Amino acid sequence: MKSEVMSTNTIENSILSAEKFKIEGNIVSSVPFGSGHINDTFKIVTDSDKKEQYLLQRINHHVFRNVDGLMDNIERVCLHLKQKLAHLGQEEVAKRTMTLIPTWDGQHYYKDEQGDYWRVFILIPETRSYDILETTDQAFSGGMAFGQFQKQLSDLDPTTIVEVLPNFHNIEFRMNNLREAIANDRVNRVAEVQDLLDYIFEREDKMRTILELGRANKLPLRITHNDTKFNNVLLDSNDQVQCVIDLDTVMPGYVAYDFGDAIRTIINSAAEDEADLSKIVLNVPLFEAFTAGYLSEAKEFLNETEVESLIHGVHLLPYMQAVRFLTDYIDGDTYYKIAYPEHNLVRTKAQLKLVQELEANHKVLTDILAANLNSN
Ligand code: GN1
Ligand code: MG
Repeated sequence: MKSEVMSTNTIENSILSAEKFKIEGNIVSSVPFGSGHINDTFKIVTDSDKKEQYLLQRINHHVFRNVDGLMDNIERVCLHLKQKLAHLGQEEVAKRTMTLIPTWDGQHYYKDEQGDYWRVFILIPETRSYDILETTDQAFSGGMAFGQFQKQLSDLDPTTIVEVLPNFHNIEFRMNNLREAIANDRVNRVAEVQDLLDYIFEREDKMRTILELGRANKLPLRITHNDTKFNNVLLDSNDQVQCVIDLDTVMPGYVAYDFGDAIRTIINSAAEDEADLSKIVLNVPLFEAFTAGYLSEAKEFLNETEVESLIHGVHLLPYMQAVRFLTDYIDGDTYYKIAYPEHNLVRTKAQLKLVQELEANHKVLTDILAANLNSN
């Protein structure tokens, strides 16, 4: 009951906030949208003749503390991508890149009286995203999309991009957070998850490969997306990629993090939070198709060590995601949105099942990577 009242308020707030932006027509409705774990997203429908729809987001400023830095990054990245695609004409550019709508007084975000931050993008029409993929064509398109994204950003000056969430994919940092959560044991959950912790700590050393290659200066830092879940690509009705979305975590990073995080969602035949672990098995043809799509774009710019690092990313990202979900569970669920009390625990177990499946299929996956690298 309480949450229903809350959500009515939130919807009202979202409409009031949307009115601050240079939106055409009158706002007809605001509807919660998408499946993000951090920000709140609403679809804003207007009565304008153009029937343009908008995406309003309330930025989670407990996670993104530097909202100015975050919004400057997004603006810079969008502009860069638009310049790269300018030869396609304005209409195409608008479909293939995110477009921020300013407030009536020309700002990129609006801060309301409660201290919440809001922003608006154009909702790109006739597109959809998938939490779970259906076809190898979709996987291939997704691979191309993230490969292209990295390529298009390869000449963006990294010093102009703020590291909005420092150490985001640094496994040492994530393990330290986990150890701190265990030491605090704020809600007495450590005993209950001891077997999961054992499983995680057993693998700690071998999950450091990318970190160490980076420290040895063998992996270049590039501008990467850092949240390459498959539902962050929009596909058109023919499953062709329209646009890569969710630019909040675009920061310097290693390509293997993007590759591994995409594979984490693509290769999993079940949802990220599937409670029935027997359903979590690998969909190898989707891995193969995504890899082919990605390498068709990225092969030309990756160095040899980056190529070798891709498989380590595949093992690391589900593992790191499990570490992050479990840390949040032990902390009492302060970071990720949850739908029920055990949600972060269920998510952790699902990710660890994926880790186990990936280990068991290591050779199959490396063979596929090798075959794609050797083909022209
Ligand atoms: C969060 O923005 P969203 O909800 O897609 C998280 C990602 C995790 C993901 C797990 C800023 O992404 O790092 O991989 O959940 N984003 C942040 O689904 O922590
Ligand atoms: Mg995100």
